[in-house]
Amino acid sequence: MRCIGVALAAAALALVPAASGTHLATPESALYSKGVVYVSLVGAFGANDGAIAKVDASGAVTGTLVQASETAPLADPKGMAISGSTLWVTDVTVIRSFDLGTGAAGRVIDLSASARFLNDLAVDRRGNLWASDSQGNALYRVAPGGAAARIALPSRFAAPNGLAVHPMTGELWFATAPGVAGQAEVARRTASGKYAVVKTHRQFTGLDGLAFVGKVAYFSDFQTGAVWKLAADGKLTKRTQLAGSPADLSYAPALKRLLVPLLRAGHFTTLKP
Ligand SMILES: [Ca+2]
Ligand SMILES: [Ca+2]
Repeated sequence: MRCIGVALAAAALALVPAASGTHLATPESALYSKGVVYVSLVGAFGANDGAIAKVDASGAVTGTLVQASETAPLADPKGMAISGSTLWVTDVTVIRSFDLGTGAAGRVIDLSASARFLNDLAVDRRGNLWASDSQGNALYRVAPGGAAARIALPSRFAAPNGLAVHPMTGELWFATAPGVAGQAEVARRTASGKYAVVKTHRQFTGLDGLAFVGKVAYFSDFQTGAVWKLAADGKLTKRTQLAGSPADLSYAPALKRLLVPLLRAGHFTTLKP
């Protein structure tokens, strides 16, 4: 049995990139849970053609958890977060929930009165959902009961994108993507609601996904293709350079790999942290 376990583990590690054999329609985010990689597919921007694909640990697309329809809208799903048996997904100006087992649609957190371009999503230790609004330059905090608060960011933190909760401090970290006109940064929001720059660099242009592996942060640059590694002591190294616009990466502890969706390439790849 031990040999089989080792063989399966090796296959899982080697074959996930084989998802490139199947075209995924504009994958923004990939998130692993209990043997399944969930991939949010934007499809065409602005069209009600979004989906959440299911990919197994060997890289094969095994099915579709959610597919947009007239009665079950899902326009441009992006950031995802899992809480219990619920998958939460941002969708332009709303946040939708789906049952991880059945794909059945659940709650809709409607932020359309003020939100413009919801991007990433994270859950903090208290069960609050946090969403970034890249065009509204704000964060949204949604309490477990559904009450939502818009939190405007200081002006230097333009275009918030990737979100992740620090595993030790519980602070919300975020990556910004102002593009060539501004300075992209990784920043954090303290427990008292203050903001601090964690790291900036002249080569940061459009930071997107942000994930922790222990105390080490990894983040992608959608514009340049770089995936950066930021050690706990502040040392920054470029982990790799990818074609196809790496978007909302995440870490799958069971696979010991970062999952990196390549939005413009139509697949995702994996990286050893
Ligand atoms: Ca779409
Ligand atoms: Ca993103």
